[in-house]
Amino acid sequence: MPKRIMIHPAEQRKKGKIEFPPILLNQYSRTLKDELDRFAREDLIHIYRDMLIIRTFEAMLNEVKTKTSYKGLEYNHRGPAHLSIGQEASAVGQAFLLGVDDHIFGSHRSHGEILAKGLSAIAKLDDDTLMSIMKTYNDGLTLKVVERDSAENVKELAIDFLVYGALAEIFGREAGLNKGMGGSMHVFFTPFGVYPNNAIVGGSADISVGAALYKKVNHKKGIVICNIGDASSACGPTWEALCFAAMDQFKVLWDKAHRGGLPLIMNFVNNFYGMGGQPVGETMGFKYVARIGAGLNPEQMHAERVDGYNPLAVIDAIARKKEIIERGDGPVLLDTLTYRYSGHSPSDAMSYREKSEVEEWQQVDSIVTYGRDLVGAGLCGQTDIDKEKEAVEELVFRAYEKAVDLEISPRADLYSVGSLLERTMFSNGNLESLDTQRKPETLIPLEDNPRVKQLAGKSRAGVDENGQLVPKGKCVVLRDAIFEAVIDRFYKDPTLVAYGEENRDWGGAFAVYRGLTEALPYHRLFNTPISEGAIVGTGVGYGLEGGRALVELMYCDFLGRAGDEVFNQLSKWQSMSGGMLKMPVTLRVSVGSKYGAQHSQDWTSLVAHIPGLKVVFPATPYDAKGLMNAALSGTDPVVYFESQRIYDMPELFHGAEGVPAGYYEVPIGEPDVKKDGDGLTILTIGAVLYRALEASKILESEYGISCEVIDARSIVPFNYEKVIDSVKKTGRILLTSDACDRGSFLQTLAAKISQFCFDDLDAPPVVVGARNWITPADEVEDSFFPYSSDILDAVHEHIERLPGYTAKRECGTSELLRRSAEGI
Ligand SMILES: Cc1ncc(C[n+]2csc(CCOP(=O)(O)OP(=O)(O)O)c2C)c(N)n1
Ligand SMILES: [Mg+2]
Repeated sequence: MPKRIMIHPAEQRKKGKIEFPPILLNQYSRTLKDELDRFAREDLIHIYRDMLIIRTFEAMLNEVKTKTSYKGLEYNHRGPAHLSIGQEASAVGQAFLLGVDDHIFGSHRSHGEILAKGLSAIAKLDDDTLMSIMKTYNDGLTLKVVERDSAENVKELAIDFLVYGALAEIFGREAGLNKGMGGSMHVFFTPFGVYPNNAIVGGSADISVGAALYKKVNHKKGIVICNIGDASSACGPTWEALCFAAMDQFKVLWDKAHRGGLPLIMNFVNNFYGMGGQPVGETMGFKYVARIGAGLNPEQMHAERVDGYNPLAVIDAIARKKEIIERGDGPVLLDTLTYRYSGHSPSDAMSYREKSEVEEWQQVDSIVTYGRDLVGAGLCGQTDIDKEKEAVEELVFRAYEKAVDLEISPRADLYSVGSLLERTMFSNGNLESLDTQRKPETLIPLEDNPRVKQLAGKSRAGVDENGQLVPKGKCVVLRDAIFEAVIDRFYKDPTLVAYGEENRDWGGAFAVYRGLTEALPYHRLFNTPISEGAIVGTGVGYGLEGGRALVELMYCDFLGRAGDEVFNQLSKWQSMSGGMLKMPVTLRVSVGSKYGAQHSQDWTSLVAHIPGLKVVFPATPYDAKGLMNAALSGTDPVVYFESQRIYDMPELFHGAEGVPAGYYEVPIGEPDVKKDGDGLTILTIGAVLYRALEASKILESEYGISCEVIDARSIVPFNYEKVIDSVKKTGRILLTSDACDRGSFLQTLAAKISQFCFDDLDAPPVVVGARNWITPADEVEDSFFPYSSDILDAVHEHIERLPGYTAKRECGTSELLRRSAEGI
């Protein structure tokens, strides 16, 4: 499908200049008295109270960390505490106008934002709603603890709930907001619109963009705010997130009902420091964080600097930015200046800044000045302020007392079978649609799709009734099988979106998505910037919000670019939420061939090593469709590997029936016996299956060794039963895949099989992986990847001498020892 946007030389070659409108700094100039026309007295007092709660909460944590005691009650908190003492006004000002449909994501230093947003939600929600949230959240465990003290009313109870829940989370207790599995840097509470906070600097950037994407695609209420530090402005994922968020297509190509910018505020909480490094004057060159906006789009992301030392200035900015977003002109960027008096963490010696600098900021402390303004405007007296302070001290101590007590606030039992983490590493759901109320938006009926029609005329199997091979061009092949599963889900689940590089128009890399462009509007299938981190990270945000995302890395070798998003984000949030969040995100990863060292690597082992990811690698069309169906109906993150060697492989293992045209699932975690035998088990991962079958043919016909070939299909989870049964029969096993031998998942399988089948084994399991080299050019790649001759060589050297056989390449124990000693 050709693009609608034409590139005309006459236009592109014209003389001209780019003009940058000014980016404004600290323009707010109203006083508290001026604001009396816009705010109720009670609200203005609440702003003060909320800042005080944050300050007192953080001061308490500081004391606990530095003195192992607070108000005489001892406690040793071993975990981190990144405090935001001094930053309260920026958090409270931001939260003031937000409703529970407005979602915030944050950083390691987000206690203040969590409390501020929670307090704002409590002020807005009615008593029944608050009670119902508290009663149901965490099975009522958190509520049960705070109910021990009688609160005056539901709102007071909810404040106790919030403060205690956050603190119990920081202290790792089961009654904490995330069952103690998030901890200090990750506390969140979605019923109040507080979404995950991230210990990875800049980690929330692309996740927030994905959350905003979810709201836009699915017409959900509210905006998303990403709170990240000024120093995180240097992170690659932050830039990728900004580029993704500012894409023209939202305003240009998307259909009318979905047109407009993302409902996102990228808020840089600018405290002028990283840990000790100073972005301004030292580690960055922008002088003002807000300048970033100028590079992103003609609207400069409506960037401005706002004085985060004045809560009213921040409220004013949020109100204006919300308007911009509501008229479809987002995203926006804020540079909210603030300052932390506390160190990066309580162990910080603060050698990197002058004491006098801290004191200067303390002299304009927002709580003191705002309190003074309240009194000055006649909204309260000094005694009210003193009373408020006393009440807040009591509130925080009430929470502390209960949170440190192991009887009242025990930790989750992680030692027994079926423990919390055993239950929450995966959610194991199966849902046809994540929104059964809506009809999926598509452009044509499924049966009118040109590719669907074309496939209807093809053989479902690679062999006919007589067992003869059908020419490949006449069969449904592996890329078609993936397509069938994907398009089927698009017509079932309205929340499903797919995106990545060249996903639209081009037809998807390797033609897997050919036919989707015709079927789907832009907002369900689109091209992204070349931002692998953001491709995966936005998928994470989209999934956390409740949608299903299918995202893609064109080559496995680009996994490194999305390392944090796969290893720390996609894999973590289900269990870090104590099982309260789901991650229905499927990540397609295509393993290359023929393209040399940086485009041909099988990195399944890297992903399998990270707890929290399901990992599959189908090698046949039947399995590819069944596993994609399972991935797209599940609620867990699935890394779905494909091999470019076999996209055109027809189905050879399911007789003349081949790949069913209808829906079926292949359960994730179950290996499949592709060929029976009783003399040697060969366990394969991925495309090497076909080379293993070639080897097994030779072993049988020439050496009388009957091979049982098992295709792992899945890597995580992995059910050993079939492999154990096979080894009981054969007594020998060889394992092979295209991953480099050192550290490959085959080694884990081999070690476990040795352990599980020790009494049945006549020889140690033998691993045949790729060499520990770079991948050489296609013409010589048989020197690198395992081929059937390598399998025969390994059998001959390590399992059974093959009469009359001469190994093609040296691979005996002494050679393996030499290679190991040399690291090759
Ligand atoms: C990717 C990554 N790099 C480094 C760190 C270590 N680290 C934690 S906080 C921090 C400074 C972050 O500064 P900024 O983004 O301005 O946030 P602030 O701490 O000032 O709130 C650093 C370097 C980390 N957690 N993650
Ligand atoms: Mg900072």
